[in-house]
Amino acid sequence: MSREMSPIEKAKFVAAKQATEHVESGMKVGLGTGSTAEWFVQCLGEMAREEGLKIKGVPTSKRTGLLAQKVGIEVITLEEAKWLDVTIDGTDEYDSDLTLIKGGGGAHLREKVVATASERMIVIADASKKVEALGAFPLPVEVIPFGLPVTQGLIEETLIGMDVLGREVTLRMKGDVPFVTDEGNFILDLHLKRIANPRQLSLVINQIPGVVENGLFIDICDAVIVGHGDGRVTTR
Ligand code: ABF
Repeated sequence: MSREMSPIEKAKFVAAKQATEHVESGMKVGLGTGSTAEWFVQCLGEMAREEGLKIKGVPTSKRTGLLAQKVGIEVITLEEAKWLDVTIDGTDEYDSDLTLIKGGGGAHLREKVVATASERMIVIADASKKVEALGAFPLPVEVIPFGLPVTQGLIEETLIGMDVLGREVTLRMKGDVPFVTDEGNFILDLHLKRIANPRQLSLVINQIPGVVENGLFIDICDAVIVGHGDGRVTTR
């Protein structure tokens, strides 16, 4: 990790490194998804090799699971863990209430389940993720493939009555095919620009048949560790 890092990479790294302060041997730890969370997993691997850290990790995606195994962290299932001491994960946006938009990496369903099954959930992020109001980042919504056009239409109809600035809904693609989540579902991205009432929106969206889970994390995050390009770290 000694190579010259760009300011954004350094910000992610220092936040991830600081988060390891919350981890000790014997813990069951939720391992997040995304580039910042991957730095955290790398740091844990280094601690396992150099300090004998012994934790059990529950990954929030297949990708994170493979990385954890590669760096020498014991990986268990959430079923085996039952409850976690702490989950460390990234985010796409966070506001002053520590409400999050997650799912840019397509993993928000498992991330939300793992975070909710944890004593504490700590987000690691570069400073660009802080927003005054959520919504500039498109809100990911995981939906089942069955009846996708109907589900999309119901979401679009529901948005008409919601206090948001944008209402475009797009199917997330990977190249020229739909992106498929670890659960075999699709993702619709809601380009809302500004969400006035995240709590209400989350409840309404999740009631729509065919919707599995949305990327709003409300009353889940306990703290945000913010990394800065000059190497500083602040905690919210
Ligand atoms: C993951 O972290 C996703 O929910 C979110 O999209 C991503 C943020 O990615 P990065 O850390 O690469 O900015 O938890």
